[in-house]
Amino acid sequence: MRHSFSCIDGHTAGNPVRLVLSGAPLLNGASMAERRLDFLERFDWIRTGLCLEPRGHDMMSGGFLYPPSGDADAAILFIETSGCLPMCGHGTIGIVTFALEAGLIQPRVPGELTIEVPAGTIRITYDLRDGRVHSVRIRNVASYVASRGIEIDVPGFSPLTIDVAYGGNYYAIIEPQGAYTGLDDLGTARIVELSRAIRTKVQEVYEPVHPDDPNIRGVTHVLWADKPSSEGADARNAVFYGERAIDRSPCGTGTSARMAHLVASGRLSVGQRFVHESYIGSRFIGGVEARTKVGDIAGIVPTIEGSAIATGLNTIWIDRKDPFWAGFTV
Ligand code: PYC
Repeated sequence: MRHSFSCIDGHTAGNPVRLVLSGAPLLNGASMAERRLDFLERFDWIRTGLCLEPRGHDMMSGGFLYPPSGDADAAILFIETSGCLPMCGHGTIGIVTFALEAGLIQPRVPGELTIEVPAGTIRITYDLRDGRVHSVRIRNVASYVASRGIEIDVPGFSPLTIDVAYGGNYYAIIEPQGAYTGLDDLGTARIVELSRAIRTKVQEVYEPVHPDDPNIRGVTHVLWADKPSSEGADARNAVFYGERAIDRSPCGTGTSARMAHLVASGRLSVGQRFVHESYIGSRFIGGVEARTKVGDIAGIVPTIEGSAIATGLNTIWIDRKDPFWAGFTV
């Protein structure tokens, strides 16, 4: 049996976004949070088939548009090599851009959208001129620092002190210290190898659980913080996800987590801009709109702004006769 998925492929600040236009399964659940769990239980082969090799690659991510469960304009289910994220910033920027350019979402108020994602409701403002979306700004879910000063020992590297912050996913944040003197001193292969080891170590000693949704839990991403590499930027990062991916974009949820982290330590304030560079030098403009609470923990309302480019249409077949129909990892 051959399943067919038509997609708009593209990228946000260099990181892939695959908006799947057809083939979305009907999902059970009263909210996108519940539908995400249903998708993972019954249809995860669609994610692995579309994101892993041979139809995808280490960085592949994207999503489906769904009707919202409440009053939002649309809902998104994210797919990615590591699973279905509660929230994805670069994915949202890409999906909103491609959907608006293709006329798939009809905003009730021009320039504004409300989108339901598994992690909550996000608000979008965008700049659409001459049929092209030039920028998308996300008012993201509330972000906060979940834990500080976790000490882990990384054999062959050094002991590290790590903080964990949430921006739609949980991030282990590593600031320069000891053997970590900056991204360029480490290099890509070492960042990937160390990130995997660090994530495992952190997961062994600490599991954050979201105060409002116990299904959002555990450190899934690692954010290496560094100084900026070009004029006008405030900082640079490398965000590790999946098994081998370094985000090519500055990572929307990672930027949100990092801004919560900086605010909590008095290094960023409400109303301030935070220009974040990715590993490849692309940029998001972050902002701190307000202080808020997550459960009873102090947090922030972050914003992230960026742009995306569609690179083409793609019809992908998942054929049960293919020995690699559900994708593979090596
Ligand atoms: O932009 O939030 C993001 C993201 C998560 C994983 C990769 N990118």
